Amino acid sequence: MKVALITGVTGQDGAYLTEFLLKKGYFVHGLKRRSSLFNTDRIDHLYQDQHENGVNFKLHFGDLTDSTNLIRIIQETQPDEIYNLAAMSHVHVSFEMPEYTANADGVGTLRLLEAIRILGMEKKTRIYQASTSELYGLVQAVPQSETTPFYPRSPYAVAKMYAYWITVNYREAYNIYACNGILFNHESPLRGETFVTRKITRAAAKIALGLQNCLYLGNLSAQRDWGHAKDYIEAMWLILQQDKAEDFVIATGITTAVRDFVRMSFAELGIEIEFSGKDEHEKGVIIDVDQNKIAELGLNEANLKLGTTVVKVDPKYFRPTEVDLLLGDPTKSKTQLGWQPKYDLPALVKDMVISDLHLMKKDEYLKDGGFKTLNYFE
Ligand code: NDP
Ligand code: GDR
Repeated sequence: MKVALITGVTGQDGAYLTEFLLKKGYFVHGLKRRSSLFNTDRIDHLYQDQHENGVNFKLHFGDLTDSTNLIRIIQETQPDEIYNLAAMSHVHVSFEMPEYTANADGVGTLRLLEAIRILGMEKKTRIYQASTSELYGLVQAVPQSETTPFYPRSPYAVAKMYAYWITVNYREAYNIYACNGILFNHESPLRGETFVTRKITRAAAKIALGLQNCLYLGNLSAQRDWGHAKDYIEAMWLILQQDKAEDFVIATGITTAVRDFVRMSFAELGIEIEFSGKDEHEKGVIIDVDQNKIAELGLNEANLKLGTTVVKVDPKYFRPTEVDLLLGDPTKSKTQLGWQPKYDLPALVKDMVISDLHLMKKDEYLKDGGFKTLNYFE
């Protein structure tokens, strides 16, 4: 039985990867942070009573900022594969917490690589580093491939740049099977609520149910190459199954503006939005509503009058330095790994919107029952 250790097991990718590896027959160890409330929502369905026989999923308290703890867990669990997914992963928040981000996202990767070396596990343990399209930052060329120069534009991206190169360095210096997956944005119904796609799909569902009036966003013109997390975690696994350790870009090869993701999300609920105005004065207004869809999905018609403004720009969401355009070239991963995504953007949007509509109907019941519900996320 192969043994995997996943850092960031409670995050979006950690949850999908755990499920994927368990199905492949792995024993999965997960590193989770101590928190004052339960933080295992995304993996609770995979939890196994540790008193039963045949347990193959175990959680360990740990943190990427604590090297002795990482060394002990790696020594105890003896993983064949480590997936380093843990990170302070929010680009905008990294401008508020640059030092912590450098420590967790940059030096955290070094701590894991050093643990492998200190324990003499260079030949046994393969390691995957969650690198990112944010490394490309200020556009140098499109589409972006494994050979495109980096120009990071946030404390997050700069920290991830250190992690990228220390991974390459340990591969070259100590012959560790260490790889970077340079993953472009990937989303899902499990995406954190403050990333733009999930913020949009949650708000579209809430507005359609009459639980929220307006969605406030930042830069609507930013373009991202969005894929589905379920497809991307499979690529992580493939990267660690090759004869030779290498770095790979994982992307769809199609880029879309935030504004269009908004349009597509509302359209999934039968609501057509038109944008007008510029920069912070831009707004999205309802111009058509599909009555059949409203009835079929049980939406709140009263909230969906033609001419209603449902999207506005709030400059507080603008970033000090922005990444305007990401568009990946997945040729190497498709030819060398045989990786083929199953979801396209419309299928991703549908998956997220329908899942959030389902969730928000719970909020509707709560509100009807007199309970307070949270209206928006930062
Ligand atoms: P999430 O933000 O959903 O999950 C991050 C995980 O890291 C959570 O489990 C979080 O724990 C954990 N974590 C944060 N800080 C620490 C720390 N100091 N020590 C231990 N654990 C920590 O991210 P995703 O699942 O979306 O992304 C996974 C990885 O891939 C991240 O490294 C991200 O930067 C990178 N990435 C993501 C992309 C994407 O589009 N999703 C694209 C490219 C790269 P908790 O639940 O307690 O907060
Ligand atoms: P990103 O994702 O920064 O690409 O990082 P995010 O969804 O946060 O932003 C995408 C783009 O949307 C613009 N935007 C907004 N973003 C947020 N969060 N909230 C808003 O209200 C809003 N309005 C517009 C942003 O300015 C940006 O241009 C994600 C993370 O998962 C990283 O960890 C990962 O490395 C990269 O994707 C690839």
